Amino acid sequence: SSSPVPHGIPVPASYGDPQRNGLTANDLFDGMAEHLFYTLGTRAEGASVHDLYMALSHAVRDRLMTRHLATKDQLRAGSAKVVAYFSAEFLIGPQLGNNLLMLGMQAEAAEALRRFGGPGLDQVLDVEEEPGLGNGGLGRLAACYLESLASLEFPASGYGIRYEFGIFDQAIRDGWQVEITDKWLKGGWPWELVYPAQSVSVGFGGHVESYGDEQGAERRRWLPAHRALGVPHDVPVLGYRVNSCDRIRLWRAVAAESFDVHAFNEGDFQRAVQEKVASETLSKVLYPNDGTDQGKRLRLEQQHFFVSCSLQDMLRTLALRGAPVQSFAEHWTVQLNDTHPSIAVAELMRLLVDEHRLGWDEAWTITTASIAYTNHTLLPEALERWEVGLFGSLLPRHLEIIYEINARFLQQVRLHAPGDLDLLRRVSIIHEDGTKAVRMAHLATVAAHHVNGVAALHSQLVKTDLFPDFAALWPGKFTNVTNGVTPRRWLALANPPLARLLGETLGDDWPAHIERLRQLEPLATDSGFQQRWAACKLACKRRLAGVIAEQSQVLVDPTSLFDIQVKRIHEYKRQHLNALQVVLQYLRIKHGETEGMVPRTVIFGGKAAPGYWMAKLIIRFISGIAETINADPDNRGLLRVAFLADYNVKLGERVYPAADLSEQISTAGLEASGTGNMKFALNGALTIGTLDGANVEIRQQVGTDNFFLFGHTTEQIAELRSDYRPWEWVEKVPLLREALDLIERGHFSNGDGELFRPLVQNIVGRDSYFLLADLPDYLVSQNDASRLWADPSAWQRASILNTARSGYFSSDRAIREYAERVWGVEPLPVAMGCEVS
Ligand code: T68
Repeated sequence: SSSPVPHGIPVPASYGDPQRNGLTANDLFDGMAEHLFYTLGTRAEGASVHDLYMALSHAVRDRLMTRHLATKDQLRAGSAKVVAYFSAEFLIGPQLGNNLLMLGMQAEAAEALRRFGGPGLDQVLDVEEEPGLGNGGLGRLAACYLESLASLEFPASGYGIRYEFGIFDQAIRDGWQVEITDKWLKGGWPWELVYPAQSVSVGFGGHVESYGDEQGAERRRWLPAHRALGVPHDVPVLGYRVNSCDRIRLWRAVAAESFDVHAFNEGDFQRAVQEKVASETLSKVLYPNDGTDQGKRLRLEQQHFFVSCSLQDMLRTLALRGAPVQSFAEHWTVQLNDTHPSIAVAELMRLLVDEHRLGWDEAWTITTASIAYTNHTLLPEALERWEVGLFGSLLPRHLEIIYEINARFLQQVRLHAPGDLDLLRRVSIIHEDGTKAVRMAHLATVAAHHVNGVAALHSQLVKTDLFPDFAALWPGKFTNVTNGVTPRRWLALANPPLARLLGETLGDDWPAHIERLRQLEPLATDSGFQQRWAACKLACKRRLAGVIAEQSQVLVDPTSLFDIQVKRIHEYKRQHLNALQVVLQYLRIKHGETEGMVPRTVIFGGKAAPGYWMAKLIIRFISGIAETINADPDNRGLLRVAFLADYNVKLGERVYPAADLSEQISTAGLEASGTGNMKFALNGALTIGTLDGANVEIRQQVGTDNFFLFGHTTEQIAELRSDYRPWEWVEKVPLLREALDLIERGHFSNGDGELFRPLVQNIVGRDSYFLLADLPDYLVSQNDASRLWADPSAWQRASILNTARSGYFSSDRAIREYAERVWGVEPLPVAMGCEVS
């Protein structure tokens, strides 16, 4: 290999210059002109919007580079403990607008574009394809956390998979969801840096053998049947107005050898490329299931692939720091985002014991000191387990290691509770009834130094319902870190009118000091401020109304109450409860019972897992009621319904700021936390919700008067469950019988009397999610919301208080809690010899 360039070569002058730092509109214009010419090979004259987007993105990316490299140097050379956030999903959203915000260069970018004389900044931002490398809340949480880590100047790296195809794009045809392949890379994606020289090799399959090492000790070694290479693709994650620029390192799989030359020479071209195709399948596509475990071999392959790449990468960094492998836990702290990366427990043990020749006990001490686990679900169908047969054929050495971990763990349990065989059966990492399977949540829990849930209620239920035996064994291991969302993307970027008002009221640096929102409290009753507040909201609602009109030709009134439910479609989230409530309101209008009603626009958005038939039928149902209700002249503007297609981060940025009412109506005890609920409250929406997930804490924070509570509690649901006859609840709600009949007879399906029957029968017959038990109370709360809406000043007050009291739900607060209570890491400002803006 060629020798490296000696030190002392300066960075490009304009980027390192402490005075200018390359951040003026002039510099940006020059940078764009250069990139149009040299990077894109086009002339400024006649450049398309996409060309301008690419040129501006490259010019902005250049301006991250000094910070990114300075942060990396620190990672390579220093000795500070670094956070490794392991996640199979990172739903990072569009990058250009966010990076401009972080750099404080929005006005400069607009000015640079003006000088090209073409499209404006909004138009350019609009062409960005977002990388949909996640399903929903879990993936978006990982993105918020990396952003807060950088903004709070913690050294960190996200680790995940660079899926070639992310979550599908959703189209609605004839009311049904249609899935379209997500081709986020098709136009070229300028926000990643590829480091082929840092590729690592990962094994699969094969067998394990014993051998004697130099000291004559017996050791095990794994001889994989196949190998794939992981090539790191880094997405820089800049902190807000600081020098820290962390990264998310995403692994792309390529074949260890691009094709079989022997087969090629024999003329077997098919076989020659087979290995290549098989390897590259690893990072081809994101599994679009949230909340179910498919148990597919490829999924386990993906998990092992990115975890092994990441741990090897971390060990390499340790060597670069000149630190011994024994010090791993002082240099790295690993957070497992759900169980998807929990194979890390076995892989780290394998690397330490087999490759680095540490003893078992020493390796176990290191592993358990470095790994922590976040649980995101109590739903049994979402808890990962792998059949031992499948697991062993793919990862034979890991299975051995897991058996050894389990044997030692169960021995500990025997000492703790002699003779309690049932306890052993319950806590074992290997599920032994029927087909043997590895329970990944047990593996993660046994190894982790901390296990956390994602909201106070959820963390409680993790201890009492999900892992009571583990909680009794290790009471100190279990903790709570309530989720948070970044106020930069979800307020400063998404809500420009409100951001401006907050800047004037709280000072320009409020996004770095979200606790200042509290200062809004005394203004909540100030009528002048209320009017400005309402004007911001109206502007955002106009913008969303424009999106709806463009997408679905439905015209909505921006002065009506915007009542919004956006999230993955799932029975436990109960979009069909909301839809049922809409049908009842519609019937009231038809019967002339409009007393107390206010004009409402009910908006839904969200994707259904492609194999989740009932969720897809719920989408069809919402489309059906929207079509019928919007076309009915009896409405007199009191009710409109819209389904927003292809809900994603970009659309979310339009949706949250425009909401008056936030629907958080899951069956109590089933939503781990929710994070959309936080984005709504931060943007001044009032919540109508159950006592579930983080709703409980939102209600505590914003005040019970500023939250519309309804529904059975977790305990009440548990009681109901033993003897629930949903059909007996039907008569308790006026008009419900009529509504269900209309639905069944095809009133919302152009006379088709079959289409929605399974939905109605599901509700009246089983109602596993207790819609009918919660419906009466839900309707009362909806009326309360209408009544408050009819008093604009009272509504504005409550809205202002929601924002003022939502600072707690910042991901900065959550990251500080992880840093202090789980990771034991300190902020480490990055020195560059020049400051940002
Ligand atoms: C969500 N989980 C929780 N899972 O449902 C939500 N699952 O309450 C919580 O706020 C959020 O996590 C963040 O903590 C998910 O989003 C998935 O997306 C998922 C993906 C693959 C497999 C299983």
